[in-house]
Amino acid sequence: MRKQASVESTAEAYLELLAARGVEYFFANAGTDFAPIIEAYAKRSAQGQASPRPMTVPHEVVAVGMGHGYAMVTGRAQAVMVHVIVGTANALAGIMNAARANVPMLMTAGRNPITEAGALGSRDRSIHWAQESFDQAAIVREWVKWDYELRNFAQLETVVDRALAIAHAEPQGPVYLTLPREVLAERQEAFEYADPARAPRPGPLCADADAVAEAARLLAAARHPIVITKALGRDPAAVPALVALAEALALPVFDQSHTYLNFPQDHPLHAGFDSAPGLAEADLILVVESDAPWYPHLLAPHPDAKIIQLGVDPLFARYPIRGFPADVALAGAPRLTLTALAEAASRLADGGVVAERRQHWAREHARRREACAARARAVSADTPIDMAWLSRCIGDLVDDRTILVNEYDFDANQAAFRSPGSYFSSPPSGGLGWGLGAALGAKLAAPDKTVICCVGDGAYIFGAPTAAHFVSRAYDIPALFVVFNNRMWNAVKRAVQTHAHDGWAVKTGTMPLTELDPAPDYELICRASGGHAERVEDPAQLAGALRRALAVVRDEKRQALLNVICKKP
Ligand SMILES: Cc1ncc(C[n+]2csc(CCOP(=O)(O)OP(=O)(O)O)c2C)c(N)n1
Repeated sequence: MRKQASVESTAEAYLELLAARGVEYFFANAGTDFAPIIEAYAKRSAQGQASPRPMTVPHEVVAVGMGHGYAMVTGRAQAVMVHVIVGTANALAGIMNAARANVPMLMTAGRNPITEAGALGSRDRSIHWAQESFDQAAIVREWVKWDYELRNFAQLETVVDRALAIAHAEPQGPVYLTLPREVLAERQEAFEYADPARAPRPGPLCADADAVAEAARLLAAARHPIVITKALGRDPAAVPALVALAEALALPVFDQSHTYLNFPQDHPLHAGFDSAPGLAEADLILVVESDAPWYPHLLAPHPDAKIIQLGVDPLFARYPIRGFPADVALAGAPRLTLTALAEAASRLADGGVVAERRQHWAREHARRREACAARARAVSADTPIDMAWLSRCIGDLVDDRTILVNEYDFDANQAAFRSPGSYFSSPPSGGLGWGLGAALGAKLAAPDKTVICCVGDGAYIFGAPTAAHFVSRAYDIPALFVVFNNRMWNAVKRAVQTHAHDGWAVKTGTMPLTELDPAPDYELICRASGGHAERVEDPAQLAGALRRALAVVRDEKRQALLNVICKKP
């Protein structure tokens, strides 16, 4: 069907089209390049025409985090717009995160006016000379699936539809569109477009039947098969498919540096968050959506172990180096491939062997869960607060109506996430500053859920907290932020300990460049934007403080923050 809209400018046609394509939000950090967009928003709002909801996000790291958080919950790309080259630079780590997490995003930026005079939108500010670069998209090109500059009105529909289709095609990821001011400002009268869009949207693929049969044969023949996964839960529908396969063959599932809920943690076949214990005796490893299932420098599987890699792109073709071998590689949508594999393998499996294995891993599961609980109990009265106890107290509050966004320090061993889409952790690229924005985006995407955002004190600072708390208040997006405050960058310290375990830094106990002392009163940053915030030092007060903060978030619909003073490792 063709649709006609009366518009005043290309910018207005762009907003009309985004709304028609189901883009709900426009996370923006504006500059002079936005003038035609702002003008178009004002006109459409005065006339009650639909547009993606505009949000002023006063730091790019939060804007791109919000786009990420929204898409990781809904699967739908939103528009993020930043100011020319400089805004793009500030957003870059977030774009890398979206790329490595395979999260779709319509990343856009203004483009400095091209003409020095003569066109509507020509240069009229001093920055308009210095803010042009030879190739603006080069800043992000390695990290996006596609980039383009909107050169004229006639192409608008093709360009936007192509951008959205490519972002959503697997492997998903961000695309980058630049919007020159003259083009946006051009006067128009009418805009005609197809509704719904007719750009190709390729559906999910299933791996080839012969390859599935070969993988099923290997799986059924193995005595000690294990699964290692990291990001299967990006597609929530894939989680039950893995459960079905694991149950059919009694496969233990190891989450290794997991970024999503991949397998219910209370399932007897959930084998924890470290693949190392399973690796030594495994004779078959099914690697599912995992870029780094083990670290060969530290530990490797037996050379004779068979390896199957399964995922949207088991090659991880965008990684320069990744040498993990595979006897069979199954490319395609994991939910389809896992289902096919479960069907094929369960026909071949030896019932007695499977039953014995099931018992073994169920015992192992119970033992490990109890060991984790005992560890939390043992430190429950420690002051400063131990992160295991803090994680346990948060874990005890998690239910099927909760989403937890974790950027450092929450220990998933101390919780029992069950539902797909309930847990999200830092993208593989680890660009810090993702968590606060991602939590806000997740809450926008799932307004009926309680969002808890756990961050290290380092991650909190990287997340541009003043901007994040501003957005939470300005747009009524309540979330609970918990700062795991150990007054240091422990991840950096740990890296020194692993790198030189008996070196100078360890022996002398000096670790320059890792301390965050004296720590700011983080609770004041949240209070400055009208949030409820407490500093918690006494472990006995933790449960009460969490309850109070959650009541504020749920009942008053206001943000809350707990600055929890934790043990230094
Ligand atoms: C943009 C960016 N800069 C630097 C780093 C390196 N880095 C990784 S972890 C980390 C410290 C995180 O600190 P915090 O959130 O307090 O957690 P902790 O390490 O104390 O557990 C740093 C600086 C990074 N990943 N991303």
